[in-house]
Amino acid sequence: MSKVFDIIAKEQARQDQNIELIASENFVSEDVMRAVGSCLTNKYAEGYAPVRIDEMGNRGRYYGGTVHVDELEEYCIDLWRKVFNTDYHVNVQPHSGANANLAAFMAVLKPGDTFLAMNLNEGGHLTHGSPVNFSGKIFDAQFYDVDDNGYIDYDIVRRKALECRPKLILAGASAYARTIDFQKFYEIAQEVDAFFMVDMAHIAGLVATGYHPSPFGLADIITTTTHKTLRGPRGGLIFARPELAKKIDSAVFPGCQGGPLEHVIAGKAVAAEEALQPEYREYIGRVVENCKAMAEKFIELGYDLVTGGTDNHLILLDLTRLGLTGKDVQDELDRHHITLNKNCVPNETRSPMKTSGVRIGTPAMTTKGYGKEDFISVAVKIDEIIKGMKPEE
Ligand code: DSN
Repeated sequence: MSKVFDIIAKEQARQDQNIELIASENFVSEDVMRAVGSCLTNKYAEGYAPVRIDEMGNRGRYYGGTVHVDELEEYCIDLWRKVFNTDYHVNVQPHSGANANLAAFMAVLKPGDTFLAMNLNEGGHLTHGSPVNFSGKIFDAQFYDVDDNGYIDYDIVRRKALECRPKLILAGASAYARTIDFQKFYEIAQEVDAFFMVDMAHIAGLVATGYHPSPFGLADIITTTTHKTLRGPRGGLIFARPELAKKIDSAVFPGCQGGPLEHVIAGKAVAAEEALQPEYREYIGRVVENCKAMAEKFIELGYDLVTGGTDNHLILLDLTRLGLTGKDVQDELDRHHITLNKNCVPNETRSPMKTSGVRIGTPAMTTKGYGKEDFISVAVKIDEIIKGMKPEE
């Protein structure tokens, strides 16, 4: 037997044993796993299903034998429209959130164009203009900071937009614990005549179930991953106003990708079927409730939380006052089988490899059946472990 299966067995044991608190991770159902591990991995299908050739201007597929994957992609598209109750155009082919963002930028921006996004250190994302990423190398990325309490300040966003006159304004974050006001972003984008894009990767499950306001109807383009709160396979999706459909589709293929991963698209379709069930809404309700319970416990234990709490599925602990680095806390918790990730905090003074914070999320352990009391016990355990640590010299 291949050595790979030994490694998989060890990883399975780790996932079974550890308390998984990485805010962007989750556990998929057996059906999602089965779809992703299916014969669809054998199929090439560059292009798009011929069904909408006239309407979309697409030229169909570049390979024969695509009749079943054509049906699959169209089915997947339909399901995601239902999940978000939208008539936006949907592209289910992006291999990841990063690819979805790359294609979205390529659809409406030219190299050198300016866009405005949240600073990575303050909760933004690598693909939102970091100088080490394509988004910061190809485009002129400008950033808005959060206010002194860690909240997005819409006056700061507006001032920055009036100053830099971006062609696109991007809302969305990977470490922001509060509700994002998409209506305010939309109004700012209108005022400066910019495209309005939302990367809802972290909160997509909350948007789908009404636990976070929806950007549909406001944003021109919406990207997401499918493996975070949406609890599907690793991958991306793009939604766009119908008039941008052709630009989005050609930016994904042939612009940024070759053959779509049909086995992953099958997993995305299964995840969408699951997200349409009433149990999924109940699950997201528990994710949010569990997160609030954990945040309250951390506050009671004397911790500093960026923004002082949470509205969603994640908490950002600021360790500055304790003199501990995010990396040391992450490593120490790892030794106790608690998995989370180091994270920059607003006004960060340490490097991204060390950081002064940790990010904690409830989606994965809620999937495993944890309730409020379990998360409170985990907060107490984390506190005991942290109390046994020495501050950085
Ligand atoms: N790196 C992911 C996260 O952890 O938020 C986003 O891509």
